[in-house]
Amino acid sequence: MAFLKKTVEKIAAGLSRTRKMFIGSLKSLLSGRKLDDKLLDDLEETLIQADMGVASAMRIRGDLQQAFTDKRIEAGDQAIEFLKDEIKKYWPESDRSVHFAGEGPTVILVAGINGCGKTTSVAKLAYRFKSEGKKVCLAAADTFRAAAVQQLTIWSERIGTDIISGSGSDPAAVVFDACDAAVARGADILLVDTAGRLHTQDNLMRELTKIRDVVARKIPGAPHEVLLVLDATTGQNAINQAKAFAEAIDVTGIFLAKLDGTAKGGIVVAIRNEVNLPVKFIGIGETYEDVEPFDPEQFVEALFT
Ligand SMILES: Nc1nc2c(ncn2[C@@H]2O[C@H](COP(=O)(O)OP(=O)(O)OP(=O)(O)O)[C@@H](O)[C@H]2O)c(=O)[nH]1
Ligand SMILES: [Mg+2]
Repeated sequence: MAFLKKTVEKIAAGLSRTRKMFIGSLKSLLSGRKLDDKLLDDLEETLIQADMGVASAMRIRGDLQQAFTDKRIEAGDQAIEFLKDEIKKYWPESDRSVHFAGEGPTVILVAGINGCGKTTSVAKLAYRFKSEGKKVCLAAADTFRAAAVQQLTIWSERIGTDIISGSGSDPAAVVFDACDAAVARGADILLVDTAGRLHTQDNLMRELTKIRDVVARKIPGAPHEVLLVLDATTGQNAINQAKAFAEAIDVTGIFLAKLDGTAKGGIVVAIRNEVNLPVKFIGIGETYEDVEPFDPEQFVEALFT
């Protein structure tokens, strides 16, 4: 329980911007007011501003209106508790756990647009898995910039993991070697960092498909996870990115980075309602410790704390 409380506090700190903007305006909006159409309009607007998306905002508005009609709630002040319960219900028992290989290394491919937080997120996952006693290998498959390999190398040194990087410019070749190395060294986890690419750049998206195929040929059942990193500060565009990446590489889950950097944490709700992919991890800071598995209960508690 103490652990849970600490986690909520940590997430709450990461969500402080969202909370200030979202809960702050909700409270001033709702307190002392009658739940009428005007208030519901204002509420819907606030939810949209927090990046929950139009569809989610309308759904919540409808649910609130129904609760009011049914006399389950009467005044604005009761709406926050209602919202909390309602939003928690958005994530039933969907699968948010990491799929590990039965035998041999678990390969986790990490992709996303430029600067979304991929390399930092790879470091965070590496640290997390290492803390669980797993042997972790990193593959520096961002061959686009020399600095990218250097950046990942620095993380590997800080965390204390192996890293495989190539000399050429072909990311598929690096991944090919990294798979061999991971098997030879008896690694439990191989985390593949890739170059940033726009979801609209067809040739680069095909390159990603190729990387995925190389992994699949080298290690049966791999990649076990394909994580798309989304930058929480990019707002609704994240939804378009998720759709395009999902099509190219069968994304299995989302790593939502930079939740601490946005006042619009409602994007988590928009992703839930508009993209059929589980958010598996959230990034809430720039160090390798600033990562948590996404837990809706904790998330909503932290949002409304
Ligand atoms: N506040 C905050 N910053 C983050 C988080 N994750 C990453 N960043 C920052 O975002 C910036 C970009 O992070 P990178 O990990 O280099 O992003 P990338 O996707 O690998 O970038 P490219 O390889 O250039 O496409 C860095 O300044 C990171 O410190 C996060 O969860 N919170
Ligand atoms: Mg990078």
